Parts: sequence; structure tokens; C-alpha cells
Amino acid sequence: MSLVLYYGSGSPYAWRAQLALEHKALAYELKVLSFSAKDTEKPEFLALNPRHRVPVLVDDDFALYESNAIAEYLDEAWPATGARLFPGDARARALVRRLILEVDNYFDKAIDPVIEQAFYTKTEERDAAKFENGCKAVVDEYALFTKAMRGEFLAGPLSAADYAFYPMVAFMKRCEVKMPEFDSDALLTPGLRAWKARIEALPHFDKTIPPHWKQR
Ligand SMILES: N[C@@H](CCC(=O)N[C@@H](CS)C(=O)NCC(=O)O)C(=O)O
Repeated sequence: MSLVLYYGSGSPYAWRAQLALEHKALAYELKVLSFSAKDTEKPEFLALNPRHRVPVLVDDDFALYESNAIAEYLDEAWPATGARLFPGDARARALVRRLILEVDNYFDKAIDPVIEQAFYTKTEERDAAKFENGCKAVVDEYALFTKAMRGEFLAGPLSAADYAFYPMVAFMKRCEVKMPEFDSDALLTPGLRAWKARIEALPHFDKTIPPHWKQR
């Protein structure tokens, strides 16, 4: 077995896949692609993912893209290695899958305008109303996720749902690099603030912080 993760520093989706690999305690090689060098558009990468996006997991002759599919594959292919990403019975696993879908279908869309304004728009071109409305939508989402929480982690035990959600929440924090007056943690509920701290205290967490974020 040889696992290779094609990864981009700062991609929340690639971060998810690396967190899943670490959770499963699997050995892997990290191939870091450069977005600025357009590595994702090069023919050799397009052969792995015609949608030109990271992450891609290559397991010998099997290439898989889409971060959530990667997490499920790792858990099913190595059920007895590391800890389960989709633990429990059918209902517990359904809950994990539902939370992941909620992250991708609702939370992801809620954070988009905030990231667009704070991260990708020049200071002088920012639209304060768009930013404020975006923050309100994020606050609403945080309230829903807090209500849905079943224990210390989203679904109760630590699972793929936490790894799907965390990098998106961290991206909000990353916006502060471009917009220092933005206190992204202030949008979190106390419950999610404690959840975030629990994720950041995981033994494998530090190893997965996007390399260029560490240089801040
Ligand atoms: N739905 C995909 C999203 C992956 C994605 O959007 N990756 C971005 C980085 S955050 C990417 O590789 N973009 C490069 C490109 O579009 O060429 C997943 O969950 O894996």
C-alpha cells in the first residue's frame, strides 16, 4: 500500500483529507501543489482529477478526488486502523453524513460572502453591508450547528463531520490576516469556541496546520 495525498496549502478541503489520514493513523506522502504555479491545471494532475482541484488521494493505482469521498474511503478501506471517522450504528453514521452535507450545502455558502469581502476584496473596495449580512448568516449557521451538537464533538464522538467543519471555521479566522479588525471568533457560540479548542488540542492537529499559515 502506498498512499499519496495531493494537497494545496490553505485549502480547507485538502486539510480535511489530511486530518482524516491522521485520524486513521495511516502513513502517507504529501505532495504539495502550488496554486500560483497553476499545478492543478497541469496535464499530469488533470489525469488524476479533471476538475483540477485538491485534494486527490492516490492509493496505488486508485485515484480519488472529493474530500468527503476520501474520508469515507479511508474509513472503509482501513476499518481497523486508527479510529473510525464514521463511527457507530447506521443512525450514528447517518448523522455524521448529514452534518457533512450541512457543512457543504449551507455553512460553506454562508461563509462565502464573508471570505469574498475580507479575504479577496481590496480594503477600499469592500462592501460593509455585504460583509455584515454575511456575518449574520454565519452567526445563524453557528447557532444551528451548536443546537445540533451531540456532545464534545458535533456527532458526539470525534468524526468526519468535525473534520469537514473545522477547516471552514478556521478559514474564517484566516480572514483576519487580510482584515485585522475582524474578530471571527466573536461570531462563534461558546459551545463552538470550546469545540474549536478541542479540535486544536488533538495530538495530530499541529502537524496539519497549512504550512504557509504557520508563517503568518
Ligand atoms: N468539493 C471539493 C472542493 C475542492 C476545491 O475546491 N479545491 C480547491 C482549493 S480550496 C482547488 O483545488 N482549486 C484549484 C482549482 O480550481 O484549480 C472537495 O471537497 O474536495
